Amino acid sequence: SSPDSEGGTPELEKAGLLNKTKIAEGGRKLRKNWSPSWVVLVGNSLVFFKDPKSQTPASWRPGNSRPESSVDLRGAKLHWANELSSKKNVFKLRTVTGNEFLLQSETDSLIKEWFITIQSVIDRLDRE
Ligand code: I3S
Repeated sequence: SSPDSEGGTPELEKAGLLNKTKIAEGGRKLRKNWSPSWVVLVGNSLVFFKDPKSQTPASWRPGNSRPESSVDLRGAKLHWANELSSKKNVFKLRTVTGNEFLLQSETDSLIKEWFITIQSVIDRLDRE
């Protein structure tokens, strides 16, 4: 692992624009409300920013940022979930606390990369 994984600034794994809706909070179902979200995978967390247009590489650094919400990936589960939406390329992320999100992109390669990268972080945390 690189020096940054030993403490201090968490490692940026990936950042980009995805469509997002939260579908459950603490196990309780929520009404869908899809919207574009700037998604940042950093350290053990998936961080969501509300206004993608206002984001710059500097603004998602810890301390400079105002994330809409943040998801702890430890113990999380990831599943392709095309049956949960009429949209294509949808996967579901469920946290240990019972929060569930759908993430989607029109671009096949992009959503596959996100799936693989998030799953690799979950797998790494499972091994710790
Ligand atoms: O799973 P649903 O209930 O069919 O999800 C759709 C609704 O959330 C819909 O909004 P209304 O609550 O106003 O009906 C959204 O506009 C749709 O995008 C949701 O379905 P998709 O298939 O896009 O996930």
